[in-house]
Amino acid sequence: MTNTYVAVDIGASSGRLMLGQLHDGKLQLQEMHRFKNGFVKKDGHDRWQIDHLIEEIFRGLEKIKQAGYSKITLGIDTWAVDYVLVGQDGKKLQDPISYRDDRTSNSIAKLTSDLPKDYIYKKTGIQFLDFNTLYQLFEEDKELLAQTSKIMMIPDYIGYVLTGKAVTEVTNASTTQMLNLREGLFDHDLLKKVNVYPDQFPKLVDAGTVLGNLSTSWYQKYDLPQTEVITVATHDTASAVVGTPGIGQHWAYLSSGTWSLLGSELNVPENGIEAYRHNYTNEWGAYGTYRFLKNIMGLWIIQNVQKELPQAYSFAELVTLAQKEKPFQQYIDVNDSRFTNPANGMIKELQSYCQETQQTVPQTPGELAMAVYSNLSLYYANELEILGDILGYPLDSLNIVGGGSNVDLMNQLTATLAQIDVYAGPSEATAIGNLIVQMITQGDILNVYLARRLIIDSFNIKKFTPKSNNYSEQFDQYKRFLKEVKS
Ligand code: LRH
Repeated sequence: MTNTYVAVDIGASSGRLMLGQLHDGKLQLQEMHRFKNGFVKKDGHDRWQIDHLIEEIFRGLEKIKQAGYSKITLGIDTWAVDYVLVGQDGKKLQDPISYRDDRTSNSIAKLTSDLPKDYIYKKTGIQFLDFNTLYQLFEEDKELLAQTSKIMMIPDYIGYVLTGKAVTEVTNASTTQMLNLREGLFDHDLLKKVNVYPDQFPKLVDAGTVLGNLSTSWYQKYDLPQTEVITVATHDTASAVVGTPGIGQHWAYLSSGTWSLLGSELNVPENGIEAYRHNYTNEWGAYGTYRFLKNIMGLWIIQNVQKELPQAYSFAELVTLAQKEKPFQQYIDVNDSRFTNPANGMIKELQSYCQETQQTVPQTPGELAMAVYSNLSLYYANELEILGDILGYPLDSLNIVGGGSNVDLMNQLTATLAQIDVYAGPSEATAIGNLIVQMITQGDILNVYLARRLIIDSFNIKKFTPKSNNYSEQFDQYKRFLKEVKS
């Protein structure tokens, strides 16, 4: 009998329970449950509704039981950097604050006024994003922090609620910007800086560690399959990289969801001066790898445009409308922090940006969508060049995974702009990576290399080859534009 694996994969805008099994040398997936996620304003901050997310996990598990699966293993991955403060009584002290809350908008400058940035980068190899856990803890309510028995990252907290066992899994912990690259442990200087004691974090574990069985009390409340929880690569991006087919010799990846994470898998971290200058990160990957990557604003922009449009359009409809427009009618630095959580909405922010930079202002849904898609593609192509420059060798393919891999328009534009082969899919790479780490832990797959072969055999991966470069002029203009606005 084949084993049954379930991935709980929760991103900033949605969550899902995906069931995976090996059949005839292929990985078969079934989506068992899907739900929305998002933050809400409560007590002055944008907060995640963590109890609701856990409730949805149980709802999904009940569906799985009803579908006839009585015994499963389960892995949990979510977005990074956010955490739950847990008190002496083992209960959360408050709903976790979202990384998009504006409490940290000035924190990098404050914290680094007496702790130099390059010193922090040398220690951690992690990019400077104002929402890193380091800065969130710096801004944390000091009284709450003093009452905190344990600080748990979001997926670790969910695992703890499910099993009663608390750990800190390293792929996600690395995004705190508080792990010391050389020592492989939390850095005491950095912890001290934010008034946190090392033992406030549960013990560090690697991806692929068994956490434990679901607490018996949950079986009294819900009709659940017999469940063992495995700590997978709990950072969704780390799972996505495991779930990337890795086609090409020097392949790059783009995990394209709410965020676009573009980078390369390394065996040794790259935290030299060029990586620092370009704010590249060395997040820890599964099995001793490093995710050398750049955060790009991603589909968040189009997700917000879609929400704000007076008429309801699906993403597929927006792509169809975009395709009727010409690309590159305006250049936008999609990574400008003004697009992180714009107070007056995304459409207004995009339009003001174009007005301020004296460019064509996108108005219709199609124009707005094309402005976003073509500028994301420009940004990706530019970063691929930078990535190759830092690493010292050109990348020869880009593997795009996640929901964004379904957008053929962007896949083709990126292939042509970067003059590189693009392989698109699978769109469920994160859940797949989550399942793969479980399967390796249980001995059903030997290693990640073979897992990637399995992905190529099991899923439809589309290839986009570069068209003759009729966009090279626009690409050059864009690069000049970026230099100007960033200076
Ligand atoms: C993507 C992601 C990304 C982080 C951000 C907070 O979901 O985990 O890797 O930088 O969310």
